[in-house]
Amino acid sequence: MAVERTLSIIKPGAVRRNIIGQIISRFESSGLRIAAARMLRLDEEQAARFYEVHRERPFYPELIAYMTEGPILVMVLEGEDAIAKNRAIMGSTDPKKATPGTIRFDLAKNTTRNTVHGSDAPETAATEIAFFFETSDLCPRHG
Ligand code: IDP
Ligand code: MG
Repeated sequence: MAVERTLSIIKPGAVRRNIIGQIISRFESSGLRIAAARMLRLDEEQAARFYEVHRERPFYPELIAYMTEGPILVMVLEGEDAIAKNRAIMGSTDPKKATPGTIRFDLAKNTTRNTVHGSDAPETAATEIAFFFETSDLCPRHG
């Protein structure tokens, strides 16, 4: 299995609820490491660009409203099979369908306010990391 990097976002609701630490603990205990991290607040234009692929979906306006309502933590997570591993730790999009013990089952409010984002494939991971980080922001590979 290859060492990969993936983009993780702790969404505004979770930042507001002050549960960043609990979420990061779950990544750490699964062997993922942080290669870059930054707090920021998305404006409408940035959120629209990031979620462009969902523009025609019925939930899109609610998604953009949620993602712009407060600060987020964007992180690059690194580790063996990091993209799939992060998705497994997150759980299904709808917290009611997520497996117990996943972040979304344990901590998410509903399908929109679902606590975390994670890239879903190598191509999207590369694009999403570049959306938030310069190459010089990424720490050298963890040894
Ligand atoms: P993912 O975050 O699990 O990859 P996506 O299908 O990529 O899920 O959707 C992006 C985000 O849009 C979700 O995390 C969630 O916040 C929101 N979303 C997706 N599907 C729905 C839905 O059916 N109702 C409400 N919000 C949704
Ligand atoms: Mg997605």
